[in-house]
This record gives sequence, C-alpha cells and structure tokens, in this order.
Amino acid sequence: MRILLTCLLLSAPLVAQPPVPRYEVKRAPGPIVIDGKLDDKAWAAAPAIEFIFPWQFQTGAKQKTIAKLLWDDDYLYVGYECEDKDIVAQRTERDDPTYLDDAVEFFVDPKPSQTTVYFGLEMNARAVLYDYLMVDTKYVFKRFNMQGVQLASFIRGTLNARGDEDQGWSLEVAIPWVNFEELAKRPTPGTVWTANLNRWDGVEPDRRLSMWSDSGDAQPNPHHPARFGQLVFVK
Ligand SMILES: [Ca+2]
Ligand SMILES: [Ca+2]
Repeated sequence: MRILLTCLLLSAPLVAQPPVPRYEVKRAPGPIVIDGKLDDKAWAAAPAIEFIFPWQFQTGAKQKTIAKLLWDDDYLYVGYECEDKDIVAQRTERDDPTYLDDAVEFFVDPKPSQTTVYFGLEMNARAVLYDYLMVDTKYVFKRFNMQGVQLASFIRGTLNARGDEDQGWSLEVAIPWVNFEELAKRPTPGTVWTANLNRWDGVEPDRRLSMWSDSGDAQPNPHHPARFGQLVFVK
C-alpha cells in the first residue's frame, strides 16, 4: 500500500508555481499627504506594481491597477491607482465587508519565517477600512483594529451612479509601525517582509479579482500567505 501510494504521488503531475515577485520599498524622499491623490512628489520615487488577472474565467472587465509602496520613520505607505468605468461602494462603517465593493487590499506578513499570522486591510473606494488579524488563513479577527491608520480615497467620476462612465479612483493609506510590533521591529534597509496587494472590481456576477503575486489557486482567492510577494525595504 505504501509503495502504491508513493508511486501515485511520484506520477502526479507537478504544477510548477512561478517564483513570487519582489519589490523594493524605498524611503519616502518627502512628505506624503493622505488625501487619496498620489500626486505628492514622493510617490514619483516609488516603482509601480501592475496587477495581473490570474482567473481568465471571471467575466468582469480587466481594469488596470497600479500600486506603490514607500516607508519612513513613522509609517508604511501604500498607494493604489484604479482605472474604473463604474465605481460602486456601499459599505460605510469600519469592519463592514468592504471586499464586496470596489475595493483594494493589502495583506502583510512582517515575519515571513512564519505564515500562521498576517494582517489584512481591505479598503473600498470610499476609504472605509476592514482590518483584521488572520490566523491559519481561516480565523479572521476583525475586532482587531489597527492604531492610527490614515486613509483617504479620491474618486474621478460618480460614486454609485450606474450607467454613466467614470474614470477611476485612487487610495492612499499610511500604517504606523507600532501595529506590527508583536511580530517584527520596524524594518531597516535590507529587511524583507511579505505581502500581497489585491483588487476586487465590478458588480456580481461580473466581478474580477486582480493582484500582485499570483496566489496559484484554481479559484479566485487572495488568502495564500506562502505565495505573498517579497517587500525589500531599501534606503
Ligand atoms: Ca497624497
Ligand atoms: Ca478591525
């Protein structure tokens, strides 16, 4: 039986996973005003991540998303630019299920030697935050609230007005380092954390998930910490 099992395992096709992407998080060269607009001079220093569309069977429009990260002594900054012809976001309260709206997400693991615990921030086009601590990719501690998070969005178009054509929306979030201190000290140049950045776009049934690092799952699912990309903090 054991021999048979071994043979079966050896003959099973191995699905090769692509290597995870790597991003250099630069020090912000100047101040960032959290107003939802990525027009602060500092953002020009940050390389852009363009999201991919791993699930071809999804029927929502493939709308472009760019994300950028920066850091300084006080905060980790994430900015998103979302092209969007129809911006829809209904949730208005902290920890509402913003992932059902037009929303962007930041999942971050400040201690990549483990994948048991990570932090999730899911933010809709109205800049409503659903934040939580994720444990074993199944226990969502949404009563965990991050301290001192600043976020804002900027809408180019008309929110929740269907039938006209919008241009898009952008969002900025600044996360104080203190929120991560149970898992990791504030990074220094060379520190590596892991993360994924995702976007839920469209209205059911035409809805699509795009992301930075392909989670490799058969069904649309961003919660796969072993497949998070690498954030390398640099000067
Ligand atoms: Ca700004
Ligand atoms: Ca929360």
